[in-house]
Amino acid sequence: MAIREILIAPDPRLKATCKPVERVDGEIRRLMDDMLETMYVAPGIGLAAPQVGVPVRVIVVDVAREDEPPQPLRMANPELLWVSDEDAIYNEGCLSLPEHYADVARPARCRVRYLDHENEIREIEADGLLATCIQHEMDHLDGILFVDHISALKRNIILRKLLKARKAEAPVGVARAG
Ligand code: GNR
Ligand code: NI
Repeated sequence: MAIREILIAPDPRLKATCKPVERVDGEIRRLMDDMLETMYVAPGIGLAAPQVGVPVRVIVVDVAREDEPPQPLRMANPELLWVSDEDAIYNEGCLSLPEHYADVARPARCRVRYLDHENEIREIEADGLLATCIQHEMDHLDGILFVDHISALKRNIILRKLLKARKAEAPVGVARAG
């Protein structure tokens, strides 16, 4: 397994629509495992392939608390089969929008069909943080970030701050060491 670099917004690769995988083969399995390792180290509770610069429909999720055994989920081509009428609001964060948070309303429960790491079709029903996280990750596959669910004013404040932070870190024309 290997840790991959997580892209920070604004980045056009985070706005792209990702391609379905044809089948979950060794290469996709390796991507899933690299994504899980990258997510645990970050640390985060989910990660989508475009966040590591790979434009395919693959997500990983683990919402287990630190005092619980890990519950990694590896999903390719996830599809929402059903969402509840009732919404839930979570204060969301994103590894591609570091240190920014906002309340986002999404369906409180959902049913998802996906291919697992052995290319088997599976379905799960999710609620609570798992339902929110799966929907947040699936949004990434269509180039949607949590800031796309809040006001344009709040979104632009966050994106401008991230751009400013990047420019402070790596001024144009100045090579970075390492
Ligand atoms: O680590 C993460 N925490 C989180 C909290 C609330 C709602 C969604 C998330 S997902 C996020 C990791 C991430 O950016 N996944 O794409
Ligand atoms: Ni995210």
